[in-house]
Amino acid sequence: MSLLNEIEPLRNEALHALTAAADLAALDQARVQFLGAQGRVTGLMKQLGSLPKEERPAAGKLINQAKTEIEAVLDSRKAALELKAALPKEPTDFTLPGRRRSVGRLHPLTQVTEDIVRSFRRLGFAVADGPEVEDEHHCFDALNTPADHPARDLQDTFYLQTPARPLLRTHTSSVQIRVMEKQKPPLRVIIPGRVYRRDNADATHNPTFHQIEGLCVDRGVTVGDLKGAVEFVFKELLGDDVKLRFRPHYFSYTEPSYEIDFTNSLVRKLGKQWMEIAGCGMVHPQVFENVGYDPETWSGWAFGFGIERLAMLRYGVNDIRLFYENDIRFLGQF
Ligand code: 2NL
Repeated sequence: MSLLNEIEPLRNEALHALTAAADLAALDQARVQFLGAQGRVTGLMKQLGSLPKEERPAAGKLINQAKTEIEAVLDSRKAALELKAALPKEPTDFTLPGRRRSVGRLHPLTQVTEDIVRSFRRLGFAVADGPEVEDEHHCFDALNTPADHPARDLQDTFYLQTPARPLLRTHTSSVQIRVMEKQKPPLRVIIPGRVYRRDNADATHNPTFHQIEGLCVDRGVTVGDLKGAVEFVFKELLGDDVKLRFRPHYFSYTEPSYEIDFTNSLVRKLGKQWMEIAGCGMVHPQVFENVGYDPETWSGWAFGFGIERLAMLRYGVNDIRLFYENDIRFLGQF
């Protein structure tokens, strides 16, 4: 049989083998068989030399056409088999429910803090922060706390056992002192943060808790401004039916000083008339002297309250220690 007559049957055979290949391995076998270096199409090419010279161009052209065709079928068959290999073996049931990812959320204390911060921001307050390891100057002296005040006692305050006698801040007022030392009045800042006191942990106490304190200094600031601002923020936090009561009190850093009680339907449901929620007052002239503000020019109000206490009221939590245990069953509820 002449070479020319072999081309067409070999082409048909090759196309059939490629189309019949059931997987990529079978397809590659067919490729080697026909197009490989020792393959049968290549073999035809090698035989061209045995043809009479004038028949070679036409025969060569025919073999090349067949080869091109075989290569095209190989490529498309390969793409189809690769796609088939990538598909799942089992059919997919699109009616099955999706897998839910559990999404993290903010700690309840962070949520309460962010709400308080948002309210004060609306009144033009900026947020500041400062060190938790403090010195007696910023934590007590500058705040007009007498040298023999019980709050400074080893029983109440954590001191570090180093010569400079640093301590863990017992309130964030120390940061307000730092802000005033650095910044000229007028100013409005709030400081949320962690504070430390030597208490044994029980349902309502923990040696570390969180506080938010605020300070507003300007010319001609009055107790009326203090009441207005505090009322605005607590109405935002606890609802419009909240009522506040300012009871005279004593703090070394404010004069006059007040404790703030509040009441609403929730408090009355707990069988109480009023609940203490915060302390506040007009900044003591001595505190202004201590940071280099002229008390004849500047006046201001300050307040402070515990974040845990507010969070416990808001969410009905009856044990402060739950906030620190990081039990997902508790945290997942907020
Ligand atoms: C509370 C409530 C309070 C302040 C904190 C303050 C800060 C500066 C000057 C004046 Cl720098 N006052 N903070 C004022 C009143 C109350 O905290 O129950 N404290 C024991």
